[in-house]
Amino acid sequence: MIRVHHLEQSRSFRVLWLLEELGLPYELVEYSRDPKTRLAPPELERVNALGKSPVIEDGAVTLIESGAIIDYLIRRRGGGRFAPDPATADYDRYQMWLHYAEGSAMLPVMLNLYVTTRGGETPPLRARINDELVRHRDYIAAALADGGYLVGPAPTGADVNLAFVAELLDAAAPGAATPAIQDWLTRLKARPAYRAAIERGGDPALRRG
Ligand SMILES: N[C@@H](CCC(=O)N[C@@H](CS)C(=O)NCC(=O)O)C(=O)O
Repeated sequence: MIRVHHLEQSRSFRVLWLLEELGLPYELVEYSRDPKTRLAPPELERVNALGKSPVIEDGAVTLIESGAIIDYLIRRRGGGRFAPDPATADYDRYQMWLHYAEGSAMLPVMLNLYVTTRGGETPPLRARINDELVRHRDYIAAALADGGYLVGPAPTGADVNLAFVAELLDAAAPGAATPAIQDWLTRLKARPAYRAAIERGGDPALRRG
């Protein structure tokens, strides 16, 4: 059975959510954040030397990195569900969005988190962070302007990977919440699999980092 190493209120919620969408059984190993530092406990380093989640174990395979885990679960365990047909151009766009979440969009979110919680903020840095937050927020909103999902009329693993980031991004970026992003999040969060993942691993929306 797939084992998921899940840190509370974290990115690893994505993996639980996807496993629920795919109807795959999984075993949960839960970790609590340090109440002061919000960092992961040292026990997580036993499965990932970086001390970060998500981590999955599936037989002899151990994987870290949300995007790689989502790709693995869909290809190897999900029979291709929750992704477009690999022979289509939609699949290429799906891969782009899957990687975009952590590869590009997460950077300004993390920078914003670090300077607001750890100090070191300067006017030029704040201006640069805000510019990037707005740029990425608007990029995501434009992709969702038709009221659908990132690629096509149904959610894919790319939506699972980006939702966590986009919610933080929309909250951190200057200005009002973005209707296209908020509407998409509302639809995703209403899915029974999203609710089931909260039942198993807790609500990721409480405090994040
Ligand atoms: N790009 C990685 C990031 C992993 C990561 O930073 N995870 C955070 C959870 S949101 C973590 O474990 N933080 C705890 C810590 O750094 O102590 C992924 O998406 O899997």
